[in-house]
Amino acid sequence: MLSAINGSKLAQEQAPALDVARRRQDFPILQREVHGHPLVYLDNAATSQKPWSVIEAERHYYAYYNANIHRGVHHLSQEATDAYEGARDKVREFIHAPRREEIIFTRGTTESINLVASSYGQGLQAGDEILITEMEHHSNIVPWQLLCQRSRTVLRVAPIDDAGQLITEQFASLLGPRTRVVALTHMSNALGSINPVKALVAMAHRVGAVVLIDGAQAIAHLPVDVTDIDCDFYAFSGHKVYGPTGTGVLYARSALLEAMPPYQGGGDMIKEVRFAGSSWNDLPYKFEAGTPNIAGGIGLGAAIDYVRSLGLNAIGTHEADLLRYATEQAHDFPGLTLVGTARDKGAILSFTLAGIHPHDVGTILDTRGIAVRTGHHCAMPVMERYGVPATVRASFALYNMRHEVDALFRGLVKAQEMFA
Ligand code: C6P
Repeated sequence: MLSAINGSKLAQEQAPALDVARRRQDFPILQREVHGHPLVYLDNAATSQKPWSVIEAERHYYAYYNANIHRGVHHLSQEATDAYEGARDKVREFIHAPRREEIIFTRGTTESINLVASSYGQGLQAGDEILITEMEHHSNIVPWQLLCQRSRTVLRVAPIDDAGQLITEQFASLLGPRTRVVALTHMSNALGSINPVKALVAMAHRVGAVVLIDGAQAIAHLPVDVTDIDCDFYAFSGHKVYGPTGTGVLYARSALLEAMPPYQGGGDMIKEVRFAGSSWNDLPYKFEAGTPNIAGGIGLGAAIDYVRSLGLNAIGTHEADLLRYATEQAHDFPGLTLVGTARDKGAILSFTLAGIHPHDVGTILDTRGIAVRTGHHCAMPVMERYGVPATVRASFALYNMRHEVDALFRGLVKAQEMFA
């Protein structure tokens, strides 16, 4: 978000500063030690830590009103239904979706994208094209490959430049009359690059394609307004935005959802079931078969309350400062090569260290209580693009502080000493 901060809403609105030291108290896990060192958690792009309010929301549901939803006339079921459906309203407001029936609860980004590829994909014909980008996570590649195998549709890939930015001209040149779906990430998990999604959606709409945005990374760092972006689908996971694992969201325009066939069959997604045939429930339930992750959904609602109480502008400003601070140190660090230097970048620092395998770097950092992710980050084509097997990735969240960035770089010095 380095330059996103300058030009975006973030800079225009006066964001009240985040009291990070205070906010750290909200996260019990941050009080613990790992291998005798205070935990330095820099693996937030994999999953974020949970504040007490989220943990308590789940505990409270199980302790006091655990019941199945949409099914019982009894009091507990009503309470659980109200809380779960209340979370849906919170999600709708959070991403500025026009209607609550456009918010489908899923298990995460992966399931949200699979839902679209499986269901919307049934309307595609052999020879139709799906356009993705070179910076996608496997979750936004493989479901489309599976669809292509089933329907003989064609997958096209828009390339990125050396900085890790989508090459807009090439993206535009790959759009054509056969393009039916464009699926791209809002923010890359492997590079940090932020895509100019609003402009890209407009370009795709001009050729009549629908657009799915993978918001798995963006959701915790950028204000998301699906109405303003004008996308057709927006997918994200609850666990990356301080919410529980096993929760996710698919936003989709209701007109599309009405026309799409169900993704899975089972309880709650039907209106009537006869052996001769069944009819489907109203939106959003048509796409929510079976007993959902009720506690998780309620926890996700609490996570959204938490993030909104701090403000994504304040969070973004703080994270941009951390990224700037870390990037400066990275530039001065001998043997360190940054992978991903986009102008618009979220709080992710991906890099290699000369002569040391990323897994060894990660292992040495771990002995000092520092958690980073090493590997291909489920974005193998990105690694291929840069000719590396893996990178070390430090990813920041609202509770990280500059002294933790310092600890990271001290750990890297240690790694170099050990491998000298
Ligand atoms: N990236 C990472 O360490 P799920 O697993 O369904 O919650 O999210 C999948 C996903 C989709 N798109 C992007 C851009 C993502 O970053 C992820 C998850 C994690 O980078 C785990 S692989």
